[in-house]
Amino acid sequence: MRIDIVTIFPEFFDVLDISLLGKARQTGIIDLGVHDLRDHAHDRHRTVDDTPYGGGAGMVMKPEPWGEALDGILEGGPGDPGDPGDPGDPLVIFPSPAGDVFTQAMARELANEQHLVFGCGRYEGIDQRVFDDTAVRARVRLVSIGDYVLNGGEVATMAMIEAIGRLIPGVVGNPESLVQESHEDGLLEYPSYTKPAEWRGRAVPPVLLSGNHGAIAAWRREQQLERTARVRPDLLA
Ligand code: JFT
Repeated sequence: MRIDIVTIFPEFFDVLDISLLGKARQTGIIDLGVHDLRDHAHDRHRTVDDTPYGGGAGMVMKPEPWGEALDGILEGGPGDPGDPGDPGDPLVIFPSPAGDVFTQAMARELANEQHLVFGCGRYEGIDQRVFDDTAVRARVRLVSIGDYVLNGGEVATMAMIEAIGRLIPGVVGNPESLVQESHEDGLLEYPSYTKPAEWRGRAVPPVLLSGNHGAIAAWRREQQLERTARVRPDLLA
């Protein structure tokens, strides 16, 4: 999968080299390009923001640097020019408080894409015409990672890349660990234990030391159901 990121904070994404995705990048499973939006601002101060038309608080990101940055990333790829909708076309994701909420189901869909482009805005947001203009050449989605307020799209992009990247075959070592996990079967995980069998007076539940695989599976299921009903009843509904 090819992933491009446009941001005014390219260093923010340096951490992807040392995270779980570092190995996937080295082996070519994920090909990552991080682009500094300011490289496409050609005035003396490399300005990327301006005051909002109609008034109001804060600043809005100017369209021209976004247009030039996205042109460079989107040109020459499959579907160029001008027929958005083909499966091989890039999907451009703009993190936005006004977007569809990101879920594990969305992560699974996005893990099947060949080319994702993340546009990370800041300030009060990006000039609306950037979304409208990009949608002429590519599929565009506005996506929010949840109902809390961030200062821009970078943290949201990092969360989405981690969730998507680990679903790509070859990124996570043991594919079985993926299906077992929280949210993949609609339940929270059962509690886990390792050595020692007793620690600070706390014993590991004896069933886990019994060697009875049927009893262990039943206990774990019961724990999952009890935990989910207690802390996330919405997942059982
Ligand atoms: C916040 C964001 C997400 C997601 C993109 C851009 C500017 C700051 C802001 C905050 C509140 C209202 C602008 C962003 C997010 C989330 C994403 C931007 N801001 N208006 N906040 N919270 N869950 N994804 Cl561009």
